[in-house]
Amino acid sequence: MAYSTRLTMVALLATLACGLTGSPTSRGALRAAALTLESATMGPAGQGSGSPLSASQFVGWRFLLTKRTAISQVGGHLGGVSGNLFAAIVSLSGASALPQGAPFTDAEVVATTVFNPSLPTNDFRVALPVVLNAGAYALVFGSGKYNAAGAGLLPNGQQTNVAPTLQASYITWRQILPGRYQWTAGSVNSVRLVVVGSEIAGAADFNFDNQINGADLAIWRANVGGPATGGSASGDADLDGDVDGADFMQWQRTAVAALAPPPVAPVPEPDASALIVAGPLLALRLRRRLR
Ligand SMILES: [Ca+2]
Ligand SMILES: [Ca+2]
Repeated sequence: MAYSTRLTMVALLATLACGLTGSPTSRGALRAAALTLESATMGPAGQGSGSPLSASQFVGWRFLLTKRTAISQVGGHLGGVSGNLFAAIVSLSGASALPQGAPFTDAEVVATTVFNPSLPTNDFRVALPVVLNAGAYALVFGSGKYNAAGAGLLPNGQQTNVAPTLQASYITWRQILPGRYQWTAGSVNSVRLVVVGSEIAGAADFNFDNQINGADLAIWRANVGGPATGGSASGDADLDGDVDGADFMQWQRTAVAALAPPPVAPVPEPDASALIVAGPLLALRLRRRLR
C-alpha cells in the first residue's frame, strides 16, 4: 500500500472510531430532534363544555411526520366525565384520508393505550411509545374499544388551531343516521391534541437519539440472532421481526454515510506542463518523508 494511501486509511479509521463512539466532536453527535406536534393552543383549564368523547363519538386529529419518529407520549386538553378513554394512533393513506375501517382496521392501528382523563379538563399526557415512519397519521380519542368504557370531552374555548392544522384536519367517528356511524372531517374545531416524540436519524437509530453510531451497534450486537421483541429498540432496522445481518448492513450503510465528509468544491486539474515541472519535486518530497 502506498504511503499516502496508508495515511488516508489511518485518518479514515480514526474518524470512524471517533464518530462511532459518539464523541462530542464527531459529526454524528447531534442532539435528538425533539418534536411536539399540537393541533391547537391550550385554552383555560377546567372547561365544562366541548366535543364529547364516548363509545358513540371518537375525535381525531390528522398529522404528518416528515421523518421517522419515536413517539413517546400523546395528550391534549381533555377532561373526564366518567371512567377511562382510549388513545389510538392510526396510520392513514394520505394527509386528507380517513381511517379505512368502521371505525378501524387492525392493520391501520399502530398503537393504543387506555387512560383516566383529568377532571376537570386540563392539558395532560399519557405514554404511548411507538416508532413511526414518515407519513400521515391520526391521533384519536374515544371509548367503547380497547377496554375503555368511560366518557370525556375535548374543550375548544379560547383555543386556536396551530398551523398547519385546519378545521378539516379534525375527524370524528359518529352517528350520522340512527344506527349508522361513519368518519367525517371538519365537524369539530380548535380542540387540542398533542403528539410528543423525537425524530430519528434513520432505521438504524436503535436508541432513538437521532445519531447512528457505536451505541446503536452495541444494541444490535446484544440482540443479534434473536427475535426483535422490542422492534427498532432491539436492533431490527428493517422491522421484519428478527435481528440479523440485514439489520447490521442498514446500520453500516447509514453510520458510514453519516460520517462522510461534506462535499468540497472541485479542485481544478493542473495542466500538463505544470505536472511535468511538479512531478520530480513531488517525488523528491515523498522520498524524504518516507525516510
Ligand atoms: Ca442512536
Ligand atoms: Ca430485521
